[in-house]
Amino acid sequence: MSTSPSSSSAPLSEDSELQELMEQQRKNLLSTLPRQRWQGSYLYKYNGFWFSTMQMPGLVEFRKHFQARDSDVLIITTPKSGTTWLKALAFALMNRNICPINQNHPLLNQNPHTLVLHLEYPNPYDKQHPDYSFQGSRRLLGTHCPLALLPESVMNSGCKIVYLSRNIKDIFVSYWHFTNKLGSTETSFEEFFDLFCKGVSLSGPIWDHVLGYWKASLDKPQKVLFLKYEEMTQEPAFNLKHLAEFLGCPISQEEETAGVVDEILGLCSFDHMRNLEVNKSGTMWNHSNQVFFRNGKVGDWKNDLPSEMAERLDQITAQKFLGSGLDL
Ligand code: PAP
Repeated sequence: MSTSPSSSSAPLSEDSELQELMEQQRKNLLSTLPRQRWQGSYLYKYNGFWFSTMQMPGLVEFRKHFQARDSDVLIITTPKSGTTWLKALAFALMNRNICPINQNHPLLNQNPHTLVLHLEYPNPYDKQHPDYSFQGSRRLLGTHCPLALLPESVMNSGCKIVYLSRNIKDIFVSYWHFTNKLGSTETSFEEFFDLFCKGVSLSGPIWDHVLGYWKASLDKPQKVLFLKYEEMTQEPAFNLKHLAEFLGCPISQEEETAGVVDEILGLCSFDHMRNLEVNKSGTMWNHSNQVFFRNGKVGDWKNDLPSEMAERLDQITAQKFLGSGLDL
């Protein structure tokens, strides 16, 4: 340890010592957790849920240091259920007065994940802990954190949660393609499916993740809005207006007549976003932004999932959701 904090080189040395210490703490924690080989690395079982090597340090920091504010909005999802889309919609909606939908809109040259930060992905080794004080008066943030692992301040404050769910078979297929695009060829389709069914997937078991927020949305409908990807696709205008009301920034009749709803939906539509230069050539979290846009179709699982696998997933889903009133 440094004994001369006043010397000019001290801050650098302390910084690297701190990083070493955090790295050691991370290794110590990881070495105590059950793990499963995944995509050339591991998924770790932490408090009943599975997280990647990349997620773990940020997740631990988030749970320790994040203080929710009453005005915060959290976009919460399991991976591949439409996070990118919901981040874009919420960003455009909440900022429509300061960022009108025109050729200068931030979503035209930045990926939604750049504009709406993911709470467990800032690099916690950059400094003592991630800076969760960023952004303006109303923070819009994203996470894949399960309800049971959220920092206490989230449920105890007035902050709002918007949860987006999706058909489990479509999530699985999207997740498989995503993993392949990231370059993993280690696990076969069958093995990947088997692990998914056992709950071993990013932020899984997916059923526990979804059920946690589903129940919270029934208990506290003013706090947790539970959306479905399929319903958003079928009735986008209705759902956007509903989201605006939930967030306390309703779309007025005047705005609707002026075309605000259509403008936001058009800006955030799959085809529009996928074809933006930033989403064709930009990068995020060490991979291309292209990986967030595949085909955005409902029911696409039919093209990849043999019927017996589809039936197995349906059975698990039916059993897990039994009596909850939830159908995905
Ligand atoms: P992430 O968890 O890695 O951020 P996420 O955005 O949740 O991924 O999910 C990606 C899925 O949303 C992809 O689905 P697919 O594989 O079945 O095609 C992606 O195509 C879809 N998606 C991305 N952007 C949009 C959008 N603007 N509208 C509708 N769907 C979208």
